[in-house]
Amino acid sequence: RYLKSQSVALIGAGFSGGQPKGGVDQGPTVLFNEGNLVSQIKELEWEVEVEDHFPQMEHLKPNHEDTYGILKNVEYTSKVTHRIHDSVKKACEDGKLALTIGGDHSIAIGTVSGSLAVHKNIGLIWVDAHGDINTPEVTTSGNLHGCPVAFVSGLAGEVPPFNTWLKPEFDLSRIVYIGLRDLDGPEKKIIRDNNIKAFSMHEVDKWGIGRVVDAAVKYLYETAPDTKEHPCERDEDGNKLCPIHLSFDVDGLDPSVAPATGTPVRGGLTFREGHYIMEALHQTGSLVAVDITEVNPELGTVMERQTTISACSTVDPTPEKALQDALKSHATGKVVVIA
Ligand code: B3U
Ligand code: MN
Ligand code: MN
Repeated sequence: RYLKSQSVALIGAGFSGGQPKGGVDQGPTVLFNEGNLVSQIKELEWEVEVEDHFPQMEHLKPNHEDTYGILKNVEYTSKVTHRIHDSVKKACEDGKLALTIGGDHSIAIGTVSGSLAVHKNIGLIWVDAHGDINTPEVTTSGNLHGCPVAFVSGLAGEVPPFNTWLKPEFDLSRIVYIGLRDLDGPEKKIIRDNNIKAFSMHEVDKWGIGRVVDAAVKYLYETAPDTKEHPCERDEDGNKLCPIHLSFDVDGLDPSVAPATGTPVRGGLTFREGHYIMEALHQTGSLVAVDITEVNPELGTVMERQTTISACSTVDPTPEKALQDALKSHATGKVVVIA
């Protein structure tokens, strides 16, 4: 519907400057190599092109003076996310599925602004234990991976040097959270005050993941802005549709499923619930961008690293078992994957 071909633009965003732990910059390299992501996607009958892959950004290094108030690595993160923005925007312009592999979740400053630049009425599904909506005023860690939603929506205000390129035009009525269970106090207030749609683990327990995903997609479709300039697509019955961007933080999954991540929080999504989200969103036919973030192969034991990589990359051919199956084939209806 929104893609011109069954084609993935793979963007390796190995960046760790949005938080203090090393190793998350190795996420894409490890998922590409040990996780065989490229060949897995090809097996699912998608074309795949590696559009950008920066394992470490050798020429850019974090430095202690690179701060804005309490925020750390602002210039570094701004440069990297600007580059990611350009890659995601180009993928969307080319009508390919933009698949960005992080990296910590600050990379979403680039991915969300990039898809929004092309798809004005896009809806965002944010799977995460955390809200990632801290502003420069309220963050206590100063880590930018806890702030991307505030940056893309303008809640963060003008933060140099992001303000040289970032148009903070994402409307907070266009995000739905799934899996929340570790919010900072001010984040709870921001989510309440802005009436942001959120399904925490409590709602997943209460309603089940099926109803939660249905409700999330229905909400995004029904509230999609439909203007002369940017009219919505419609289904056969005339109901509004919109493109969907999925930003999937692996810490949304339970630590037993994805232990190799920087800030695991117990009580998360099961393996099947994670896969179900991917399958159901694929089936909508509206996915245009997917981010997989916060895989840190250097954390945890060797077993835990394997567990996490396999949760994020192995392809299981049966639809019942595939978190990796986010990219179901549009042509054949066969389930395909990502995370
Ligand atoms: N909310 C906290 C912790 C956090 C956010 N995202 C992750 N951790 N992964 C913060 O630092 O903003
Ligand atoms: Mn996150
Ligand atoms: Mn998180």
